[in-house]
Amino acid sequence: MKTQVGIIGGGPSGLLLSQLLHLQGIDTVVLERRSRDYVLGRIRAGVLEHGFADLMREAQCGERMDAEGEIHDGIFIAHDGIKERVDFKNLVGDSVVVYGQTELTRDLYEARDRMDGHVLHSVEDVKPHDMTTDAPYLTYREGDEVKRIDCDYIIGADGFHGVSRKSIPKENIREFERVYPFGWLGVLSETMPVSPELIYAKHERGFALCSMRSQVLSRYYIQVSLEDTVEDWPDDRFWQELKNRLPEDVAESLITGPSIEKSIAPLRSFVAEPMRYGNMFLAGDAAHIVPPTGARGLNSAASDIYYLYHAMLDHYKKGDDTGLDTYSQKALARVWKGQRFSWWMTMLLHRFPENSDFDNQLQQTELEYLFSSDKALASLAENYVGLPF
Ligand code: RFL
Ligand code: PHB
Repeated sequence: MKTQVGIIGGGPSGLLLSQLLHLQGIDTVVLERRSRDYVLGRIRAGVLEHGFADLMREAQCGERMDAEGEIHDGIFIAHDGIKERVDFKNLVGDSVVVYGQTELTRDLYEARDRMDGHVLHSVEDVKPHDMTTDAPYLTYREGDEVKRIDCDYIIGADGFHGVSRKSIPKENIREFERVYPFGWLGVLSETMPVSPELIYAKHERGFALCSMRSQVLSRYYIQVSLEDTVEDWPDDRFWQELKNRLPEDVAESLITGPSIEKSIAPLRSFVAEPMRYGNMFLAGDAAHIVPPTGARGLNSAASDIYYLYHAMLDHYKKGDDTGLDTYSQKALARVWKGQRFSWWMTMLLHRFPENSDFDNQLQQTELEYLFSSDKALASLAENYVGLPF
């Protein structure tokens, strides 16, 4: 088989690029290790910045997002028994769209189906080859048969644990990493959200987040120890602990119910540089991940796809390779800003077990400063709604 752009990974990054390129007449094949149901069963992001929403519309995948997604003009930060609002609209004149990654991925799959896009599921042993030559290719296994796809370019959009980044020789890639000493326990429940806008809560027992997918589907998280397992957190214990960490009035109005999904995610900051190896380009979680506190992960993936899409267009339509040659540099400049913001939000709101009294005082002062300065709040708002691509 032959294609122009061979994409490893059928998550949001790979599917979005495939769809955008297809609309411009550029041929792609997406190779996904898992089944479609498995990919759609993963509960992840919920907040899209406006630039991402625009990209979904450009990909002709924005209809359901526009109908069912909720525009949020701000968030709450709860601390010391109160909650204070960060008003994005007033501070920076922008907002975010609350629409689940699951739904967005479903929309992308459906669009690929409508256009007879090539998305192959449950393929095994995907490997990129000859990336530094003009004739790179991919192999994969279907049953006992090894198949080959020749391409002009390979895109590594296969997430943090994928094969693309790991196929780059160690001396050609540099990795930056910080691992945080806690995780997030997430619960999805068919209950009405406790607040019309997200609440990020700092508490001495640990961080908590009240989020949502719709008016009948809530998503809540609490900071937990890395040793904890989902079995340690039956629903009753989870709801009680969540209430402990929220201001009293919020805790009193929280509607609880059975969890329909429960999982623990460790928190990590990670960047691999450069995001190119020969004719293979890395995008999204394959190249960088953030702790979820600033809602940047999926949004950083979207900005990579924006740069790659335009770089590919310039290459195929104008014979201009400037975009491809500057992709890594441009993408990383924005990725690092997302890293900075996610790290800052994480440091601001979590309980760090090893913190000294001095560290804790500084953390408290950071929060007091934030709510005493419109300029500091505007900086938070500007980063949360998304820096320009
Ligand atoms: P994905 O979604 O991991 O998709 C990669 C795909 O590649 C497949 N794959 C392979 N396919 C073929 N061969 C191989 N060898 C392969 N290895 C892997 C995988 O099966 C998968 O389908 O990466 P992508 O597309 O770059 O998308 C990134 C986002 O998923 C991620 O950044 C966000 O979910 C992060 N994130 C959030 N981001 C936000 O912008 N806003 C949020 O509110 C937000 N909340 C979150 C989050 C991530 C979380 N977790 C669990 C990590 C909340 C949580 C709890
Ligand atoms: C979510 O709804 O899953 C969510 C929202 C905001 C975050 C992280 C996760 O910062």
